[in-house]
Amino acid sequence: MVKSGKKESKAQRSTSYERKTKETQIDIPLLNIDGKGESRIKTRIGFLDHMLTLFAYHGFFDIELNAEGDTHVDNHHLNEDIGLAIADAFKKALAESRGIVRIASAEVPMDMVSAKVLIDISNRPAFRFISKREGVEIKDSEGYSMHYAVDFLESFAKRLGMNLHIEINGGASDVDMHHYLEAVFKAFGMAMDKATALDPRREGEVPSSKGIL
Ligand SMILES: [Mn+2]
Repeated sequence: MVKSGKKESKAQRSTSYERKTKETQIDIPLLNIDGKGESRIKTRIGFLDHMLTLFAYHGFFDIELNAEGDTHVDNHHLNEDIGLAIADAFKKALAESRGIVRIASAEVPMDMVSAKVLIDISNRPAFRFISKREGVEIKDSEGYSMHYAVDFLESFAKRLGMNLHIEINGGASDVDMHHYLEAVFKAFGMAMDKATALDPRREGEVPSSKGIL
C-alpha cells in the first residue's frame, strides 16, 4: 500500500532530532514518516527496543534511534525521555500537520489478548489507558513494566499534543505483559500510520474545520 500523496512528499516528512540532558542522551538520526517500516533502535532497554521495532514496522516509519542514560538509577528517565524525543521528532516531521487524515484507530489481537488504539492528532494532549482486566495481575518482565509502558505512551501523546486512548482486553488469568504490549505497540503503529497519512482531499490544508489546530 502507498499512503495517498505520499510519493510527492516523502522528502519533506523525514527529519532528525537530538535531546541531551544530564540524565539521558537521545539521538534520532532518522525519522521518516513516509518510510517502509525499517528501523535501527538501540535504547539500552531491551524490551523497549522490541516494542519500538514493532511500532516502526507496523507504522511504516523508518526510525534510527540511539539512546543512553542514568539506568544505574532505574529505567524511568530514559524510558520517559525516549517517549518525549520521538514525539518531538514526529512534531518536527509533521510540521503543521498539513493534509493529514488526523483521526484514526486500530485494533490488534495477539493470541488471547487484544488492544484498541484511538488517536486524534489534534494539538490537544489527552491520554487514557484502560485495562479491562480489573483485578488481574499482569506480570511485568525483566527490566520493563506495564507502568513504564504507560509512562512512555503518555509522555509521547502529551508531547505530540494528541488524544491517545488505549484499551486492552482478553487474556487468561495471569498473563505476562509481553503479549498485551505487543498488541498495544502494533496497534499504536498502525493507528499513527493512518492518522499521519496524507489525504489528497485535504489538499494540504490544516485538517480542522476551524482552520487551525
Ligand atoms: Mn515479542
